[in-house]
Amino acid sequence: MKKLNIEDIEKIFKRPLISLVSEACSIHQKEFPHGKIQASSLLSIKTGGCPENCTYCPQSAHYNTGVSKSSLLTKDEVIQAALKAKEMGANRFCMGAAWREIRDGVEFDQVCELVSAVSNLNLEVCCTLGMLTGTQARKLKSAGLDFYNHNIDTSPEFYDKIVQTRTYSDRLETLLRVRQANLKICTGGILGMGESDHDRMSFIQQIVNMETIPESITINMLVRTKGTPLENVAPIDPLDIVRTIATIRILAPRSMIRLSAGRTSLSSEAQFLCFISGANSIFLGDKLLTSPNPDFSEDQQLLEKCGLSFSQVNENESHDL
Ligand code: SAM
Ligand code: DTB
Ligand code: SF4
Repeated sequence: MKKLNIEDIEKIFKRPLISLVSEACSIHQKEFPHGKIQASSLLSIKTGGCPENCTYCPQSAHYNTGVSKSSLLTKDEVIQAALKAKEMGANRFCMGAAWREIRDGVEFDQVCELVSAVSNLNLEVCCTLGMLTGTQARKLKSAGLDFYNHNIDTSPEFYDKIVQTRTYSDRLETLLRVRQANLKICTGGILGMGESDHDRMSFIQQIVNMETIPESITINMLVRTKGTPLENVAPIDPLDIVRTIATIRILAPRSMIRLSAGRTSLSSEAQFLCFISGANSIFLGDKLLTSPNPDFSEDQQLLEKCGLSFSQVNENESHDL
């Protein structure tokens, strides 16, 4: 597909919000007519003490955030959490680790076992473990991994104000290895870190210009965490989130768009607008990795009021892209 330049993105992103949302909504209804929201559950399998300096992150060892470092969870702990997630109605289980990259050896082998154990529960499996080699990506795939989450976080221009310990191209290269291993990709970033509209457009451009468009695009709102350099950044206007999601839906009509971290700071009305504009996937359960997420019952009520329902196991609407 033709690579889009920033002017192509701008023509869509800068449209009056009402016409932008209206077009995104029609495309969304056409591609995903059943009003389903895919739900994943997230578990931090290895928390805190991370050597990277991502300025948004509660788990970076560079900042004093009160998150304590733990070792890798056991298989039993993970299976219990996955069963609970399944009972709640999640059909994908995502395991996150506070690593810069995953090292070969005992821990990598243990993670492969965790992936197989969760996959055997008839749940889709996603991992986010930092940077990966090609061989590791292939081994995870053979262990039963379906998706790998690795975020580009923001635009290439704004990136080095946010993270200095690894580069934007490191991230793109990891995504390439994930793709070459035939894993599905979940990637995206964080809104509300002080980025400009230009950064938002440039971030969208990076995603929609990937060789194969990601199956899952994750949009996090910054969870402002005490002790991190971004703790006092001004909160984002929810309509800017809606604008970003609507633009992505128009440019990536068949991808799932995940309204991820930060939903506790969004009203029901704002979340409804995000769903109208193309978001069709959320994290379920009251905890993300370290930060809070709405209670299950709150989300059940929200979906019911919006006229939406959760997709069931094996009922994911992800398209072949
Ligand atoms: N350590 C691995 C990595 O960075 O690739 C995996 C876990 S990391 C927590 C996964 C993603 O969570 C980050 O790339 C970032 O986009 C998101 N994230 C981290 N802290 C966040 C925060 N405070 N608010 C919103 N999103 C956040
Ligand atoms: C993603 O894009 N969002 C999730 C998941 N991928 C791993 C992580 C959000 C983390 C929010 C901060 C926390 O809970 O520590
Ligand atoms: Fe570490 Fe990931 Fe947090 Fe960055 S986002 S500090 S790599 S856990």
